[in-house]
Amino acid sequence: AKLQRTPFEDRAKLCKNAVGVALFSLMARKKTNLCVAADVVEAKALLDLADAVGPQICVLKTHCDIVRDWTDETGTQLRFLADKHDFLIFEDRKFADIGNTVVQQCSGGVHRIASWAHFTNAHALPGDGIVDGLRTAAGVENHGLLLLAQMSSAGNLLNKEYTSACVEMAKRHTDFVFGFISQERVIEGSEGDAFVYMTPGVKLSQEGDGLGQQYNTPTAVIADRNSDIIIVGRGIYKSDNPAATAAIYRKQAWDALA
Ligand code: BMP
Repeated sequence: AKLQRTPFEDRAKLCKNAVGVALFSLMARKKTNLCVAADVVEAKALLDLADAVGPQICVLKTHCDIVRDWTDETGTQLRFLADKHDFLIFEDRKFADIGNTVVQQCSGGVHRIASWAHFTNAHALPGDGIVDGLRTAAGVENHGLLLLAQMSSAGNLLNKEYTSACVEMAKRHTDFVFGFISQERVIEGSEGDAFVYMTPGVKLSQEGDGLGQQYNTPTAVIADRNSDIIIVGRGIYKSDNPAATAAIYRKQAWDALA
């Protein structure tokens, strides 16, 4: 039987974090559940890619620490493009330290992540202090956090018990934590409708990369695993025409919701 999905506009009303509300609303308005992982290593290439795929996406995912010439201006320009094309910026920093350290890592350093990213993510491993630290760094109003509940890579240590503990942590912090990086929807029912599920490891051709990455198709992730958003990196930015390829992934992922 086909899954009965709650429309994104209704899920916006259930979510308690402002960024989560903005994300659900934007997905409903723009009709896209595609996130591009912009894993390119020069600032100009990052901005060009963001401008090219911007019309197709709900979220641009960054790894600012792989960009060799990152400056404050890169963050400013990304925010300009986010406004221009109506998408949110997700810095995939995967924080994993104690609260006091992540405050500095998120707000300071070379990257000043909290000044340009709409949301970021963290491993639950250190305990609730990591969420409290990132909430302090970000300010409650304009930021949000995802927890890594599952990973796509072969042999990862995030087992069922760990995933459940992440879910419980998220439920303790619904003002700030609005979703998960996961391989499937990890909270069923209306309680789960308040959170967003973003899934990496998505490619139309499914052979791995020789370094442990495991791929599924957009349709499998959205229709079979009931996730909300596909995250696609190399499948798009390494293609000959990233804008056109993004449009193909976008259509497959959106059609899989129906
Ligand atoms: P690609 O589609 O090129 O394999 O890229 C996947 C992206 O998602 C990378 O930026 C990677 O860091 C990220 N990612 C992942 O692949 N698996 C996870 O479990 C969590 C991730 O953030």
